[in-house]
Amino acid sequence: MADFQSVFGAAPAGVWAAPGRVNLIGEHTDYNDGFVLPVALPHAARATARRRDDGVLRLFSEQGDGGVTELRVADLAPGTVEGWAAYPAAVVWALREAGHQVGGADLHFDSDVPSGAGLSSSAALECVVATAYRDLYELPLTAADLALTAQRAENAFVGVPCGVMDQMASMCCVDGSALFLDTRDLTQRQVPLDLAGQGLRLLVIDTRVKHDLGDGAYAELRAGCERAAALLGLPALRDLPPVGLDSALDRLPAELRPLVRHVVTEDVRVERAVALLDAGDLAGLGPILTAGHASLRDDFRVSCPETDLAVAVAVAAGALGARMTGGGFGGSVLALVPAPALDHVAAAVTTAFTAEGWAAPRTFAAVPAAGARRLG
Ligand code: GAF
Repeated sequence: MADFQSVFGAAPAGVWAAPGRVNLIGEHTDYNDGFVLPVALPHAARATARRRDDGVLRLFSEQGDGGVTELRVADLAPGTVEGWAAYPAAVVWALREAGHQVGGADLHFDSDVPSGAGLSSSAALECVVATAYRDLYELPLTAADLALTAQRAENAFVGVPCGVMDQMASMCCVDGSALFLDTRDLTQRQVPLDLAGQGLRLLVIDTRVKHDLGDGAYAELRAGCERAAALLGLPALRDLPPVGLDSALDRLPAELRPLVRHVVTEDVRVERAVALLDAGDLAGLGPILTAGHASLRDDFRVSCPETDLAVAVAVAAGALGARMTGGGFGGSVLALVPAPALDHVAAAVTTAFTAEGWAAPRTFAAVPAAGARRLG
C-alpha cells in the first residue's frame, strides 16, 4: 500500500469513490435503447487526487505494477494509452472533447471491484475519475452528464462499444435501491429493494472466468441487433412491441431472430420485475431471473458452462432464481436466495465447480449501495 503522498510527493485535495454494479435484469438491452435495473455494489474504485495546472496527468494504481504512468493531457488521443491507464486517460480526453477546460491531475487508485468479473470495474474507474474531475475543475455537470462522458470515453478512446448502463449505475444508484433506467432518454427511478426486510439475499457468484468486452464478440452482438432494427425499419429494437415479435421474426434472417427475441422479451422482464418490486413482491423476481438466464443462454448465447452450472446448481440448492449478470462470456451469476439458504447455496455451487475441476468461485452477498461520491 503506497499512499498518495509517498507516490506523488504532495498532499491530495480529496478522495472520491465510484461503485461497481450488479444488474438485476435487463441484459444487452442498453444499446438497444431499452430498460435496465442495476444495483450498485459496496465494492468501489477510490481515487485520491489533486489538480495539476501544468497539463500533466499522473496515474498510479494499487492494483497496477507499482509504476506511475505519466501523460500529457494535450497529447491524449485514442490508441495512445494501453492497459488500465487507458480508462482514466479516456475520461480526461472525453471531458476535453466535450469542450471542458480541464488539465492535469495526480490520481491514486485503489479498487476492490473484482476485475473481469462482469461487475463493472472499468465503469467504476471511469466514473471515479469523472467525479473527481467535476469537483477539481468545478465542472457544471450532472451525474448523468458524467455517465455519458464516461461511456463516450470507453467507446471512442478505449474502443469498447458498450451501452450506458454501467456508467449510469455507478453514477446514479442510491443506497438500498435498484435503478430503473430507460436507456433511451435516461429517465430514471429509484426502486426500493428491501432484501433484508423480506428475508432475502442477493448472492453474487464470480465464476472467475474472465470476460473481456474488447474481444469483438460484444461488438458483433451489438452490430447484429442494430442490423435487425434497420431491417425492420425501426430506430432500435426497443421500438418493436412484444405483440409484433413473431411477425417481425419472420421478416429477419435466421441468425438475427434469437437476438431480437432476447432483447424484446428482456425488456418485458425488466418491466415485470419493476412491477413486482413496486408491489413489494421481491420473491416473485426469482422466476424472472431464471427465465432471463435461459434467454441469454439459448437465444443471445453469451453464457458459458460455468455460468450455466452456477445458475442450475443455485436454483437446485434453494435459490428462488438465478442468472448470469453483465456482458457474459464468463463473469458473475446473481442468485436471489432466502437468507437462511445463503451459505448452503454458495457451498453447493463451490462443490459443483470443484467436481468439474474448476477453480472455486468467489461468492458474496450484495447489499445495494450508493453511487459515485466524494468521500473526503
Ligand atoms: C456490459 C456493457 F458495458 C453494458 O453496456 C451492457 O451492454 C452489458 O454488458 C450487458 O447488459 O456490461
